[in-house]
Amino acid sequence: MARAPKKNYWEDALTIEEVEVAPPGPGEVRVKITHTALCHTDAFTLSGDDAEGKFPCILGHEAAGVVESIGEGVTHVSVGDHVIPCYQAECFPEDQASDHCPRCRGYRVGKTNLCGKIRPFTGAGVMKSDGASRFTATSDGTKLWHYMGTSTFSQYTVLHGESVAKVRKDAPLDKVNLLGCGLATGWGAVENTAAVEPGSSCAIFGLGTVGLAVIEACQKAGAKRIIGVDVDPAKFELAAQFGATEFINPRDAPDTPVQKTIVDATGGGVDYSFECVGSVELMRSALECTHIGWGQSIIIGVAGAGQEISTRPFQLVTGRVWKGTAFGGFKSRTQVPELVDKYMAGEVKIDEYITHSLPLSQINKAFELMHEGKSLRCVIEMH
Ligand code: NAD
Ligand code: DAO
Ligand code: ZN
Repeated sequence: MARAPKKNYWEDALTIEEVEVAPPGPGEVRVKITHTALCHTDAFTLSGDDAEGKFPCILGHEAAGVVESIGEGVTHVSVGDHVIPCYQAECFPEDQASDHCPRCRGYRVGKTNLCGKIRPFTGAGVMKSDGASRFTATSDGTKLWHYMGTSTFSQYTVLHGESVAKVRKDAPLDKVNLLGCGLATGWGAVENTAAVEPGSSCAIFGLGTVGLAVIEACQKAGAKRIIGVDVDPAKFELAAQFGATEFINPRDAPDTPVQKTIVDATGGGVDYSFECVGSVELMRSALECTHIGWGQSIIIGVAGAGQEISTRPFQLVTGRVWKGTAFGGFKSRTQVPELVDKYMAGEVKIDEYITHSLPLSQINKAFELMHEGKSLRCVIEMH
């Protein structure tokens, strides 16, 4: 449980407390979480930099589990089904047919994956059916806000049906939990948002889990040059294993903007760049290292509340494109099961991103490892 924000999020990050998890209301699903990983976004919210962060809450959004009970009207999953919670929800076909929210118009035709049906409620940390939380701290009766519509750092959680992707039962839950965020995001940024084509040159800023997933997908897309950029050279060897062809540590040339280094090294700039850190300065570098006329830069990293990006408008007037992506543009409930199939067919990596596995009792150790840059993904065994 995150009782309050912590600037030094890794110091005794969470309290482990008994929580009462109410039964699912109409349209809701109660899930026994078997495994959850930590993502940098959990740390970001805990640090207090997330404008939407509400406390006290239960964090966690990259997980897998088993349906324990369903609320009235739920038909797309049954008790015992294996599922992945999706922070980016996806409404049902009948909802879209009725134009239930202003986003349906673009959602139906594939212009966005940002379903709006339950977004106001997941943002507010409550459930849509009654505007209330399903979590109560046993010790003092405090109501706890839901987080990202998922709250997977709990042995049981209640989700909107729209946030529940049913997956095949032979898929290992201790692995496919990673499809709830980081890997789907990195792969989708390349396949859906940028649509990288064979022979391209790509620069990836930040070689954590998201950056490595971008590299994996760039290689799969047939990119010829894949340039990894990180201030931690310890990341380069692993990035090479994922498909990076060359590396830049901006600290090796502190007086030269990294975008100039990349433009010079590539004869004018890369075709695609991806910012996977959450730094507004790097977002500028990532845009400006792309080629005049056609370069595209994709923002994936989440910057702190109130921060702004800037560049000279000339950069855009001359044809560079600045884009962003949430959950890699994937529609969650329908496409996460397809990603599971790809993993089961050996087409994508997951195991290689899991550097640590710890019991729930050591979740704070996992925050420390993330802070120290020692882990990619640490999977928490919840029972
Ligand atoms: P991570 O902390 O594992 O990786 C970040 C990497 O960036 C590290 O290797 C670090 O050494 C490197 N780095 C830090 N400062 C740098 C700098 N100035 N220059 C170059 N490299 C630098 O994080 P992650 O889990 O891979 O997540 C990356 C970002 O993506 C986070 O901001 C996270 O919140 C965001 N994210 C976004 C989405 C989305 O849907 N858009 C989804 C998941 C995560
Ligand atoms: O639908 O209005 C909306 C916005 C949804 C929020 C998407 C957040 C994407 C970046 C954070 C993801 C990290 C897990
Ligand atoms: Zn995440």
